Amino acid sequence: MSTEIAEVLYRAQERGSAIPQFGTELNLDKAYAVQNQILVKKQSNGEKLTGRKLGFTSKAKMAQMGVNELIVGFLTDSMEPDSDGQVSLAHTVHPRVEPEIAFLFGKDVSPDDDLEVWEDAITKICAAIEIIDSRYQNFVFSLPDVVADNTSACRYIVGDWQSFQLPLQNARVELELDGKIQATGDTAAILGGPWNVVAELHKLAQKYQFSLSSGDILLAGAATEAIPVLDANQIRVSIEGLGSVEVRIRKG
Ligand code: OOG
Ligand code: MG
Repeated sequence: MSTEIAEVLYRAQERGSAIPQFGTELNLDKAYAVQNQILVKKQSNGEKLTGRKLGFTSKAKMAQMGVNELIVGFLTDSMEPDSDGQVSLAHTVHPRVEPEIAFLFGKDVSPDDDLEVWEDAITKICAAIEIIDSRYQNFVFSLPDVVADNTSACRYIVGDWQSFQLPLQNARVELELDGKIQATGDTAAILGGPWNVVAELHKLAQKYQFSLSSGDILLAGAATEAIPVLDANQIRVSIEGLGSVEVRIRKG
């Protein structure tokens, strides 16, 4: 049964078609199993796993979507910009953009490794952009629904990787579409500080048994609510102390 749900979601993700929620057919454990089946299918079709993303690490996001638990999804190379650096929103349903912080893993880590090993494995940080797209009608879902739909993962763009020192200071976050500021926040909104996401990722990795490899990235979760992006030409995210990252949306 979970295989059928994975097929329906896989197709909806490929085509950018909206589907109804699964409701009581899913619980959280089944939903993570579905998400993993989608990952396996994507890998068998040639996509490469490039990292993980956390969702609902800020109150702004939890309040926007009406949920109250942290979630994790996966990232693949098909979610990166095209070779000309632009991003296509073809085959999306109702994409929204979020400002993100990305961490880079410089070593392989497994769920058997202690939190300190995971923390030591993170070598770089940068400002990032995430475009999410729920495959559910009206962008409305339950927690199991959104987990099964790979936490609405759709596209991501990373800026220039930088070295960093702990603790990470609270920093102002800005999201601009076509030169106009659409959302602002503070990195303290992300679990009190973005470094705290590493412990949460580690817990989820132990619970759902996944590893990260050297070169993988982690998106920490948005500090602001997500903004509809279909009409925009250009997105820019600035994070105080980390600089900015921008991307053009391909039209037509
Ligand atoms: C789920 C994805 C949440 C974040 O940064 O909190 C997320 C959604 O809101 O559709 O990526
Ligand atoms: Mg996000």
